[in-house]
Amino acid sequence: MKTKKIIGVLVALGFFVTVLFASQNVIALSDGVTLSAMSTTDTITLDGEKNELAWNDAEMLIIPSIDGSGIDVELQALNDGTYIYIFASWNDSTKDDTRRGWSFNGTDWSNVGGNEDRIEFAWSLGTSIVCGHNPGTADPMLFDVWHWKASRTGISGWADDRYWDGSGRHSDDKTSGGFFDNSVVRQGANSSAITAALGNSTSVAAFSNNDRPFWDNNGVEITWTAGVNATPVGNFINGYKSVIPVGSQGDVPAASVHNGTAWNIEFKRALDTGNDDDVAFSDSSSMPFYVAIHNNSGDDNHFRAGGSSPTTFQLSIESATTSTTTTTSTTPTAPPFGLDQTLLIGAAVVGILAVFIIVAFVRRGR
Ligand SMILES: [Ca+2]
Ligand SMILES: [Ca+2]
Ligand SMILES: [Ca+2]
Ligand SMILES: [Ca+2]
Repeated sequence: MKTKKIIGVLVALGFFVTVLFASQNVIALSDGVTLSAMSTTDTITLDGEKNELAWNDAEMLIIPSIDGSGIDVELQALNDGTYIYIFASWNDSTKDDTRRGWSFNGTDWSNVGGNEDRIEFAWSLGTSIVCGHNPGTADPMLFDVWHWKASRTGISGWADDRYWDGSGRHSDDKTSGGFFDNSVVRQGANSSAITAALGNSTSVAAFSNNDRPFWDNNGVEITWTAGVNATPVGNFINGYKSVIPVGSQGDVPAASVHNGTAWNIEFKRALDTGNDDDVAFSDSSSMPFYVAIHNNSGDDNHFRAGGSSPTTFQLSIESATTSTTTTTSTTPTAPPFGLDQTLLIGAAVVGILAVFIIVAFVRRGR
């Protein structure tokens, strides 16, 4: 009988502990339309990880794809009164971030070709927005666009900040930085530089196996002699030199992690950049937007995440004065299982229940 009682107590405790941990980090879902940028005082570290406790309190908007791929995009947002932070996550089993990179097999250089994974946000600069809008048409709609590209911008921690209008797609203003084709054919400023890199070849196609990288992965120009590099430059060189732009094009730093099954990306931008090629997010405002993701592909072959009804999602910025957050931690990282107030309250409840159960069993056993 005694063993049965002990087993009973353990089973009861196990049940409550299971319920406790199952209830941890359960993130509330939004209404399916609204992405609420909850007000927070937490310090958000841009690292592609949701270690900040505030993310546990931010509602999640799940946007289903409209192409039948079944790939959903999960979005959460926060604001600290100065910046907006957006966390995007979607399943993608292939990490494609080596677009047009250069591979050395110990003897020869070759170009790996390929494309790259991407995600883009389009924020309405006008009064209306339609998913699938085609920039460059007579349609006068204006969009502020954040275009994260795993190879061209992701490897150096930023999203390409752009705008679309009736005349097409444009990069925001900048004074320096950006991404540049890492190709001797494209960057060779004079024929002697090209000859040194490519030997006697006179008509080499950019990014072909006979072309060569212009910069190493530190952005330093490589010295070539008849196609052979004078100093070691590693066995893989990125297909692009990527430097976060100075100016409006560089307003959106973004940190990414590919965990083997999904991309996780943390974006940051000033609520108001002061630039006329960007939307300004303000307290208690609502901003129409849509999202698209691309799996190792470009404009003509990508998933559009944004269910057919509705086609427009709304970003809502929560004012600090209406904040309902209960997270008070300023610790940038959370311990395993999220040791926050919920856990402490839950542990206290379990403890009290456990005492009652044990007392009840002991009394019955007498
Ligand atoms: Ca983070
Ligand atoms: Ca991929
Ligand atoms: Ca912009
Ligand atoms: Ca900008």
